[in-house]
Amino acid sequence: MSEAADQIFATLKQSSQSGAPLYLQLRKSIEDAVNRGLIGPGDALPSERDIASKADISRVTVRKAVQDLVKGGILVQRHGSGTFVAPRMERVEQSLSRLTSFTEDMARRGMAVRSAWLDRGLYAPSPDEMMVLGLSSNELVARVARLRIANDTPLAIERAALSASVLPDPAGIGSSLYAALETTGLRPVRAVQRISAANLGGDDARLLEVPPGIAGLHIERISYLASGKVIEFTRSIYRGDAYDFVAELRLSGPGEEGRP
Ligand code: 16G
Repeated sequence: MSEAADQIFATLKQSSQSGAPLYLQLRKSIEDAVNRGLIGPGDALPSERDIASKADISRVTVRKAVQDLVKGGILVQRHGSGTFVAPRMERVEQSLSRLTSFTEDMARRGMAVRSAWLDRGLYAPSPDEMMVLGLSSNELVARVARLRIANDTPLAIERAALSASVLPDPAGIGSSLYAALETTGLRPVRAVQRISAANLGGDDARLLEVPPGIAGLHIERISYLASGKVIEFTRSIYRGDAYDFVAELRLSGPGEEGRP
């Protein structure tokens, strides 16, 4: 059995006098071991059976403690490979004054970017898409939905919709939507972004590898060409524990009051 496990059980024995329910004692021991750095981000936790036999408690008790820590985001469970200490999140600070792409934002920070495709194709547009993109019911919408991953950590789910006349082959965009739009001279030059709080539903939480119900950010971006035509309508879910959006505010000059 690993050194880390021995350390967890050492703290468990020390605290076992406290009279608190066993699963709470075990939960605290594991939490302390993580906080003290005895087990670090990405380290595997010993199996439920190993913990139960070493600490002389039932597997049901171990499972309850572990489930609590998974819910709290301290541990993560990966099907088939076990339970691990959750990766420590480096918060990403994102300016709200520049119209950049995810690929550019992460590259600027020296992070390795990749995406997992969730959907790409041409569809009949939804009423929202028709309204925002100015499509009629006999036109098609191109949808590009991706899980955006930086340094192996999933940060956001982005679902972009564009007119099929702008993006006739959504599967052909490569790794960057904005780079693809740039090649056809259709990269947006202006965008309006609406950010609101959202608790992550089960499916989104699973993709983002966070406990369901945890805080996230719902972001809607509508981007425009210089002509004023809407080019992109993207709805995204960002991890609340990973992103800080930062806006610079200025006192408006004389005669500018109330200007957007
Ligand atoms: C950003 C945009 C998203 C855009 C994407 C293009 C936000 C909230 N969203 O993530 O609207 O589609 O960049 O990224 O900022 P790409 O060029 O790397 O595909």
